Amino acid sequence: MEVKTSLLDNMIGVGDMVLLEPLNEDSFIENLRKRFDHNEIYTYIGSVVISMNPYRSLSIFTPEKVEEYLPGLDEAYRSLRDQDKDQCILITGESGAGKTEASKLVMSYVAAVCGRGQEVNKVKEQLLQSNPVLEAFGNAKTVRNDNSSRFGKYMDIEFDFKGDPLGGVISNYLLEKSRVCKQPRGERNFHIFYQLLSGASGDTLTKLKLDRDFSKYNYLSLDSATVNGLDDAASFRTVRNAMQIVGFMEDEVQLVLELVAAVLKLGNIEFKPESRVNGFDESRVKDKNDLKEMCELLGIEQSVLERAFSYRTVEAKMEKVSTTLNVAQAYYARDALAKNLYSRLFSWLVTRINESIKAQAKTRHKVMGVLDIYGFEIFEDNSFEQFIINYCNEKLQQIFIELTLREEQEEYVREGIEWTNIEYFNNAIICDLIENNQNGILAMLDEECLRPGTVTDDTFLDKLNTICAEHQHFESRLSKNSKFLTDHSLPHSCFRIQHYAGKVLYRVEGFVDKNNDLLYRDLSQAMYKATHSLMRQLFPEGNPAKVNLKRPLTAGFQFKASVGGLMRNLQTKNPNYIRCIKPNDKKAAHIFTDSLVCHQVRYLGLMENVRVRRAGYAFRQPYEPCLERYKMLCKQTWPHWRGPARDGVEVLLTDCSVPAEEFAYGRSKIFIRNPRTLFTLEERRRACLEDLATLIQKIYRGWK
Ligand code: AOV
Ligand code: MG
Repeated sequence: MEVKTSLLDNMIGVGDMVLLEPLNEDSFIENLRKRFDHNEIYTYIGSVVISMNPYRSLSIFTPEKVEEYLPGLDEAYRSLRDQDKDQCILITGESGAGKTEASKLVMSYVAAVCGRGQEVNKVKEQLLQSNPVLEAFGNAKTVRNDNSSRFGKYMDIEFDFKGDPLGGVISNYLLEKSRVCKQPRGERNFHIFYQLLSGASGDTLTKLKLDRDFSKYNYLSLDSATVNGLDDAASFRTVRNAMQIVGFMEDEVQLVLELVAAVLKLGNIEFKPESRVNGFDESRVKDKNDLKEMCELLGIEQSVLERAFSYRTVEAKMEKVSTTLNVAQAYYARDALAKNLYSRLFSWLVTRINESIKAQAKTRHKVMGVLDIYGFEIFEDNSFEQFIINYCNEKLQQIFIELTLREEQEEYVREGIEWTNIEYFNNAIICDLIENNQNGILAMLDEECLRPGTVTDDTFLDKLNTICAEHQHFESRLSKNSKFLTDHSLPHSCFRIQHYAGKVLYRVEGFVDKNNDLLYRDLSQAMYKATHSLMRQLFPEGNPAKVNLKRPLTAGFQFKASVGGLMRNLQTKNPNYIRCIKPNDKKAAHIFTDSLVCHQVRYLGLMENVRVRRAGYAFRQPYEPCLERYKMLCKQTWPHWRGPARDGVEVLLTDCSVPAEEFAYGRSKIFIRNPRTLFTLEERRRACLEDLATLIQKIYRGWK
């Protein structure tokens, strides 16, 4: 038997890295490669799943088979059902590593294993079909990934006592809205624009005043308008169908598409200068046709919007002053409007989907959270968006480190279990560098954005550099530990951060502006006045009755707060990890680039993970509840154990013939090495309960 396994291991590698002999980086990577070559894309580190992106569809992806290939998921689901513990699945990895595909697999798995019946099936179908809708509006082709998520997504799936899904709640995190107006070379705008133009019927397009030709629209980049392997027209039908299943009414779909069309029209509005006597150039709309059509789509009075592109009202000390916009300012206002229109539409979609998928019954028992965010990314040009995305990834890595490396090891020490400390890199210092309330980069950006006087991206950069040089304690974080890298090779107007996953050079251009996220009040008021029925919800601040002179919160501040909330939420749940790895950067099947995989294995801390895991225990529980739950399995502990719970647990486990090397006694908890041991106990308990029920029934009948 043993010989057979090792022969097989030689060919396709071992399924659980914990069993790998000898264990070193080379053998670890070799093992991943062997498995990848044999289409075995999942490998375990205990219950942590490593998933290699195969870049082609493998026949294993039928939901029924998922269980077989993803036992980690099975474990999470069982714990949720049997152990009464909320679970979360944290999917991490860099851009293109396969997170979104994995998250959909998790959902298919849930759909496959839990109950049937009309109501349950409807819930499942709606949960699954929320994906194509959100992907159409929130994903885009980037140079790293043809279907890159440009927003963060967290979904709670709610279950009843039987373990059947009741519904779900989705939270979305900061959409990369700058993409609406401009896309880097080789990238596209959000999928929905291309899908609509390619897939809608001629009739629909006429109603939306659109032309099928991408090249007619300023906001659509042309150098990569079509993507190999993506059929935009077919996707449009999928999205329409999905919207229907999720519960969108026909007229709601129409409202959504009108907004998409309005964004395209908005992008085509151009401006020209008109000289005035006093020498200032005032902006005027060049060709009014697009303006007119956009206003028709949204039900806006054309003159109101036109005026908002030439003048802006500044409110100061109870006084309203009208100032003129020059051409550059008019373009700025136009783009700000487009970005806000689109990103608010996106948030509205999430809210609307939530209305449909929220659990109807109030018998919620447990939840399983699935987190799929935008992966760590380094582009040629990195701006505020990459900074935010990479910060989010740092936070997730931090959870992994805190829970699987730090907390785990500390608990062994606390519980007095023999332990040899395993070293690892803790990225807490990078998180602090970004989010520290006093002098983290985000706080300084906010401070700069709020400062009176002339604020530019360069004054913000100066501030970072000055603080870095002046403040002693700041310096210890920023310079001595060298996560904020300043050296003479830095190009102009840039700063560089040593992230957990690599060095990234950020260009400060646009930081202040994107953080301020300013929309002139004249524009929000114009939108609020529109007759299109979504506009009031999307632009509540445009309500003229609302006089709010307070500055809106900055984008960075809001993001930090929402990510903080997410992290606190995740920490209340039992985490399960899927660590996605990208085998090559060509988006190609069959290619396994050692150096690239090695880099990811290192920064993900996977070697440290195996080492902690090898020495550690998968499951732990305080003695009392453990005894309470399983005492019926042993004559000596049933119905009551008199004496310390710890001794009771010992008697119980010995009686159940659990091998001694399978557990260790901590000060307050029992530690069990393999989760399978626990499942065996659970199954015996269930059988016991059934016997008991039968017995009670017999007695009851006897009485009658
Ligand atoms: P990501 O979510 O991790 O990147 P995706 O899940 O979108 O990455 O995967 C990128 C592409 O790789 C997909 O579009 C598929 O073509 C392929 N792929 C990934 N996983 C699988 C799989 N299990 N089987 C087959 N093909 C797969 V990003 O959202 O950019 O961070 O931001
Ligand atoms: Mg993704």
